[in-house]
Amino acid sequence: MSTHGIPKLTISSPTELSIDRGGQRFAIHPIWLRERCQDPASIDLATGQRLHDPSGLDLDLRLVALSEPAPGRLHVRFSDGHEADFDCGAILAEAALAPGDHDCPAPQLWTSQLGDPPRARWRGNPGNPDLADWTERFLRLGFILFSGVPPEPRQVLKVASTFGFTRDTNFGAMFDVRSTPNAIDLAYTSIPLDPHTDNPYRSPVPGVQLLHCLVNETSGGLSTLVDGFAVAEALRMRDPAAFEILSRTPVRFRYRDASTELVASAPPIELDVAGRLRTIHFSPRLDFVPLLPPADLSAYYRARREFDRLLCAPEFEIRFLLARGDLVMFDNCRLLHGRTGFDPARGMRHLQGCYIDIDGPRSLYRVLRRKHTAPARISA
Ligand SMILES: O=C(O)CCC(=O)C(=O)O
Repeated sequence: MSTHGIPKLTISSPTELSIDRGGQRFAIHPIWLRERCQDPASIDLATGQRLHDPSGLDLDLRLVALSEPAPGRLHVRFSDGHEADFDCGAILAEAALAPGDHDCPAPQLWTSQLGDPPRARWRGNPGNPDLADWTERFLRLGFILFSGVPPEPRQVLKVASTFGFTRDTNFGAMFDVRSTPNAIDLAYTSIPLDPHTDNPYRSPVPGVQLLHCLVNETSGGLSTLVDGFAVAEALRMRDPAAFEILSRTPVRFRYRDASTELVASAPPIELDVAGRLRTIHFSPRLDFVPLLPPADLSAYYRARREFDRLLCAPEFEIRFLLARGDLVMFDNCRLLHGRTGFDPARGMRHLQGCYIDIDGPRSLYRVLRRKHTAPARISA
């Protein structure tokens, strides 16, 4: 979401449209505006897609006339002869986005002080208010914990399809998480799992993971979640050198079984163009840093240890029992998950999981929000 406050449009001269944003005023570039023309000569009205190649626009394009024909509307004549009407609200909404913004709620970073994770009651046929509430909670906290999902096989796919399209992998559309002999992944054993992101060896990494509990009658086997963005920001503040190393050292992750071999490289802390956190890639079971000179590796290993120490610290972790009928859906690019160990001889524990892309909940959030956009005005 915006880091610039609420922007304001001003017709600053007969041939200049200005924006006030974050205490800064500057003229809007004529090509930026021309690219956003919404008239039938500029875009296909059915799809909203542009009908011309904006790279061909006159690089010296100017505004030659500006007026406000109705509240919240802007009429512009360009020096290439084109004329168009604009919705000021749409211009302002776009101007409010910082580079790399998703136009979704900003992450609300959390630590163990979040306490008992907030729960939502699952409804099989949710209405728009439920969906809006769930997607907003999910996007802010990076997870949502449902209770009341029928504890029946494949229900996880039904919940997933409410938010997006299932992402099939070599584990199938859905996978069973339970202790099995000859497990093809440590998740399918009963050992404790430290905080990790799933499938860092895939490109792209699955954006969202869902885990649904069918049975949990054993002792132990508690679920853990850590907000990787909160930990990375703590590292950035407490140990900037470690943060810097982890954000620029690509690490190789690998998965191999009889029929699959997946390899992907990414820095443990991936940043976007604005230097904000984009994705955490962290799995102590699977990471292999390339061979670098010893001094660089020593610095990297120190940085990784510090990051790992914070990721495992009680200060950042929430821990809860995923009971029969509970389902947790979390952002696999931001949160790390794990579990405490359990003894399969003392009772069954069976979860079913699947992945979707993060696009799904983000798209749902934006579509539901469309109906509530307020009109905007130009200031004098
Ligand atoms: O058993 C669990 O609670 C988590 C398993 C896991 O880490 C996974 O399926 O990715």
